[in-house]
Amino acid sequence: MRHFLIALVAAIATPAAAAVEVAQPWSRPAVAGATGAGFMTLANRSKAADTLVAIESPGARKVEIHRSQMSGGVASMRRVERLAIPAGRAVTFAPGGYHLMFVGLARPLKTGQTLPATLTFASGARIQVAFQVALGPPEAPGHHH
Ligand SMILES: [Cu+2]
Repeated sequence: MRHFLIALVAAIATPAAAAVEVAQPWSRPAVAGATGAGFMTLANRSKAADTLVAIESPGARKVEIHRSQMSGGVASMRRVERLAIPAGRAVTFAPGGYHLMFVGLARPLKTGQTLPATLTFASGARIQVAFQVALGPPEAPGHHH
């Protein structure tokens, strides 16, 4: 009976143990009240797809997923409500493509600080992320120029 209970708890806990990993979260400097931009890589190392459905940050009034596109030489961006991360795949947020928008910053984002946020997935997984405020993406571990 005890083993059964432990197995049951493990089965329930597994979906919430995030299948998606967040790498190199960073955000550009911005002034209070403005909109900040966040970038990262979401890697799904599991055999099941998951979908990013919501982002919250205590440092912003709201957080949106956007995608920048070039059309006829004009850059524009569109809001994305849900972002699927296919099994075994990664989605990169970078300038010119997917990005997070931190709307209504409660305080300025200064280089060297971090902006906390929580990513919520359709599976129920919630991931705490600290966006490093910097002028560009952090170096990948083991990556040298
Ligand atoms: Cu945007």
